[in-house]
Amino acid sequence: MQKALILNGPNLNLLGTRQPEVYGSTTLKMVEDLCLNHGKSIGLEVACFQSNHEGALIDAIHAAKGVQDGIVLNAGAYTHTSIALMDAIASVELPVVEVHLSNIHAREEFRHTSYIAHVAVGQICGFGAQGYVLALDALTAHLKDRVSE
Ligand code: CA2
Repeated sequence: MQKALILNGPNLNLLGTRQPEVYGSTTLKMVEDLCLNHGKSIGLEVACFQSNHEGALIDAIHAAKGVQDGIVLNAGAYTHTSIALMDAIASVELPVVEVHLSNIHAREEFRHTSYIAHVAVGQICGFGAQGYVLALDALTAHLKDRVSE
């Protein structure tokens, strides 16, 4: 069975508790359960991790090499700042699908830049919690395409 890591960055532990008009009312636990259940339905083993610390996210990316087949990453605000996260993704050579709850391109200009996008297979944004399900499907399709190439 193929495996995917759902990796969430800073402040996403607060999901569903504040700013529901921007990020929805779904909690992180609900997002993770959604991913675990969707994984089961498509034959993908899903693991989840969240951290508010850049180094811990980098460690999780490094640890995924040889264990996971791909990563669904919402790097939160580190998306717009972290060359270190971008380098970590490039170093492990695992497919990463970037996900955001909000449409970062329709928000403040500083959110339009994503360092993650440089090294991701693709980006899904603006679909709220459902974006994680779409990202798992996209990752699965990408992994299948790679096998048959
Ligand atoms: O839309 C997304 O998923 C973001 O990655 C969320 C980040 C933001 O900095 C990115 O530009 C876009 C912020 C996550 C903060 O999440 C909170 C959730 C509830 C209450 C407060 C913050």
